Amino acid sequence: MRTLIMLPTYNEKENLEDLVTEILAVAPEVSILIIDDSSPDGTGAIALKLAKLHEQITVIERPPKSGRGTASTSGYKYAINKGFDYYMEMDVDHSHSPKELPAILEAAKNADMVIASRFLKGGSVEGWNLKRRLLHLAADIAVRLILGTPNTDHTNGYRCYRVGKLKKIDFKKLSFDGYVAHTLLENIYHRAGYIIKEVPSTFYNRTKGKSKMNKSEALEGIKNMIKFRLLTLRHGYKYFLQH
Ligand SMILES: Nc1nc2c(ncn2[C@@H]2O[C@H](COP(=O)(O)OP(=O)(O)OP(=O)(O)O)[C@@H](O)[C@H]2O)c(=O)[nH]1
Ligand SMILES: [Mg+2]
Repeated sequence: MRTLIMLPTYNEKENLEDLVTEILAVAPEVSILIIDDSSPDGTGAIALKLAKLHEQITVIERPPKSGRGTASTSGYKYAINKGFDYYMEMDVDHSHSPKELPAILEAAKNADMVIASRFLKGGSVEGWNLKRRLLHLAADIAVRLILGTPNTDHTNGYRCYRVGKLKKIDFKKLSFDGYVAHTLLENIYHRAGYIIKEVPSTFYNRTKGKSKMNKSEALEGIKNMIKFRLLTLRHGYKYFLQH
């Protein structure tokens, strides 16, 4: 079984190399795709250096800050075109621990999507301040009210997908940008009856580098959720599947 881990980067020079080392220590067999959006801090050069050192690492350089959502879409397409069996994503700021990779990959054997959940029994969040907690609460309420997806964590970017099911999605239509993209994809999986599993996960707030999440990202996310919901009400979720 071939697994690709996509690492989205925008200004992660303090974090990228350590994270890659940790991933390869836990799961030396995986391939890694780094999608860097011309980070002004030089993360791209570190990514290229890592790709020279490890043959299983590939780098895609895109124009500045092209968006977290479209990084995922580029990653899905790469995994499909290269014939991977599983596609994973994790944040590069050490919020997601590579030690959880084996449990996620094990769960993926019997699932179409695995979400590392901070809110399932056994999961937790370390180091969020009140503002970050409120931002998350608002996002969670919006997902429940607008989309109605029943799992416990809708926003964590630590996920694994069976590539065979990703192929069924029409990403020309599901081309929403920003952090909300994987929350919308999860809703299609739910409506289509694809198997979503969650495993408990501990989330560590970033200690190095700056967060790219802000109020305007969050508002954009809610706007896109409404747009998406209206489209599914009008055309059904199958609108977003390949025909
Ligand atoms: N390629 C790419 N990566 C991005 C972009 N925006 C964010 N990222 C990466 O996506 C991951 C998550 O971004 P964060 O800034 O940590 O967002 P967050 O985890 O929601 O926010 P915090 O909890 O405050 O860290 C990190 O690896 C970022 O470097 C983007 O526009 N392009
Ligand atoms: Mg983060």
